[in-house]
Amino acid sequence: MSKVTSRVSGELTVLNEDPLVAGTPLSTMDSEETPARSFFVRNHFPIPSLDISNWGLSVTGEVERPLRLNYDDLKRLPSKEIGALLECAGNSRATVQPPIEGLLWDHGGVGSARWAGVPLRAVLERAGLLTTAKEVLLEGADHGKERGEAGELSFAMSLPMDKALHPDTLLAYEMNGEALSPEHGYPLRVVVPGWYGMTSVKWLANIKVLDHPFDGFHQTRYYVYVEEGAENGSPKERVTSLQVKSFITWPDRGHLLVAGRHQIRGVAWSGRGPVSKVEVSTDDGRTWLDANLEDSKSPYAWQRWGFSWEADRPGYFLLRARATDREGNVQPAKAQWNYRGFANNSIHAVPVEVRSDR
Ligand SMILES: Nc1nc2c(c(=O)[nH]1)N[C@H]1C(S)=C(S)[C@@H](COP(=O)(O)O)O[C@H]1N2
Ligand SMILES: [Mo]
Repeated sequence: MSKVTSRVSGELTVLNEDPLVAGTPLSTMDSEETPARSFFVRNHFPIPSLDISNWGLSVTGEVERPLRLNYDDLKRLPSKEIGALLECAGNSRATVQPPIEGLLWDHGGVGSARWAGVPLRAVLERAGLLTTAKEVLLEGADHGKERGEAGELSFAMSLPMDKALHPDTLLAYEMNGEALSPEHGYPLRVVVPGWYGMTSVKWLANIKVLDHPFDGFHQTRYYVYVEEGAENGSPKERVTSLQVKSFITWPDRGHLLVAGRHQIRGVAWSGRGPVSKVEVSTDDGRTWLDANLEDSKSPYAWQRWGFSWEADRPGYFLLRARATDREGNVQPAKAQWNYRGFANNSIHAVPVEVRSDR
């Protein structure tokens, strides 16, 4: 299979070229919708080059009627558009303490977009689920080698039936009103709102309804929480729901501010319902004041917030933001450590300097 040369522009921070891993700059997280060209990319394998004229999605396994749908078939099914954020489970790994080995995402592994497509449920209903159906395996067209694994693997993840049948789990062909780009899964990808990005399988090729739990490298050995001292081979908890989190998108780390009033800005999200509160501290975490939090049009997208800071005293400051979701989950000062540094949602802190204008 030939490889697609990536068209990624300077609007992403490239961490790895092939397979491509590139992050959204914090400063472009300011908008409600992250444009595709600045939306992070996390690939395990080279981008597959797919010819739409012979591309098809197969639906097999525990179904009454196995299906093969082409692009036009999918476009003819009832569609739905959902605003949803995707965050890589390894996002913010670079700030985990004690440090971990692996791809050192700073904070760029997150973006929020509008996705349009067909609910996975509608396709499963067309195929007709048998009573033996236990999980739905989603397999991408990409493949390659992973460290420590023999032979080639494809990228595949399964969903439990409740998540697969959730009306908001989408087979998306559009991002922000345009066809998906090759980097983001053209022609078709899964979008699982509220979960970390790894189950939002790109370049979707096969859907297999299984009568047993799936055991695959990325699912059971990679995207899992491994505690210190865990034994090899013992079952591990899988990474699923997004933890409550927020970022300061302005000012940047190291910014020089003139003394006066400034608007600190950021975004916040949670996979467990909307964010109910964002607080900001400008005094080393001693006091926290409520930020103004915008409502989100979608429970799965990020919410923007702002905080008016009277920076009247010159000096060095550490700005912190802390989000709480509707269920009462709060961002920790330090996240629970796990071997791959997944789901790090510790409080984002940004050092700035304030100078008097004289
Ligand atoms: N086929 C396939 N799907 C994939 C991946 C992949 O490597 N191959 N990476 C996953 C991971 S780990 C994440 S975080 C998201 C990232 O989606 P994005 O690159 O569109 O931002 O895609 C997921 N879907
Ligand atoms: Mo990811």
